[in-house]
Amino acid sequence: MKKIYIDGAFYPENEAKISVFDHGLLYGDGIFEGIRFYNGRVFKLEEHIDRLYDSARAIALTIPLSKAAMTEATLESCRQNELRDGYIRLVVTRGVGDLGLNPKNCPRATVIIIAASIKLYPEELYRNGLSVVTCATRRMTPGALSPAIKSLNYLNNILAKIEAGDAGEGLMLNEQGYVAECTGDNVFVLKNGRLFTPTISAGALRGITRGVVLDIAEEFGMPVKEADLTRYDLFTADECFLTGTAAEIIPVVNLDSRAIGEGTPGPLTAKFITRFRELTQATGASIY
Ligand code: PXG
Repeated sequence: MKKIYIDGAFYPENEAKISVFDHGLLYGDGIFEGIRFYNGRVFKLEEHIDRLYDSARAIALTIPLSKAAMTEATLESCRQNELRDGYIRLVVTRGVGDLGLNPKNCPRATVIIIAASIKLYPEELYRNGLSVVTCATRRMTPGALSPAIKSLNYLNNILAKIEAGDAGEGLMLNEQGYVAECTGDNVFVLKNGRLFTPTISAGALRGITRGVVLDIAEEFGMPVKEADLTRYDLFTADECFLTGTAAEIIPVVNLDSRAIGEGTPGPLTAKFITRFRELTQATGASIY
């Protein structure tokens, strides 16, 4: 049975419960992180913790733990569950309040840490590549809710995911029609040996895996450009792939019924995947 951290204590999963008056549930008022650990090490833990605290600042939420204490609680969650490989979900909600949306009525944020596992796509899609369809649901605009905040408001992405259905992953555009990201992954294209990805201001989350891929490109000496991309840039790409903590790096071979490149995972994508796997196996904060 899993052991779940809630506000400083560990509970068996069937006893890990929060109040129905928690504003995370009532209003989606809160933030989260998805983190992976490999081979007894938490990959990019500091970056995830930093992004969590940035999300908190952006929604004026006080996390009742220091970054050091949150880091330790995260590592302890892995230990309590005796895991060496898996997935961690950190959730911080506005906490228990009343039936009114005013956050001032929530005296203390609720902190939840789940250490478990995640599998987003079947293994064959990593070998054969994923098909992507463009969703009619646009990525929300920064003026409404910044897509850079990893908030508990994922309806925008979930509605896009519903549209994508069984076809594969859903590509989301911003209000101007530029590519933002997929429903839970950042997008990259390779063209003539250069790597392109949408800018953060186009409506993409500042993905931790995105950052790792940009670092790998630098290591490879590959030119990189964060740019305004349209579907045309994906249709005409040599190669395309998605990145995310849960998805890792997954090749995309089709967009809206057009084959991308040769219609099979490309050689440069394979190089990124190989290097990414090396880094995930050999770096990160030690759990034990
Ligand atoms: N865009 C969005 C909207 C995301 O939610 C990413 C990009 C990739 O970011 P990272 O930092 O993970 O490289 C995400 C992250 C899930 C799940 O349950 C989704 C994410 C992370 C973990 C689990 O589908 N999305």
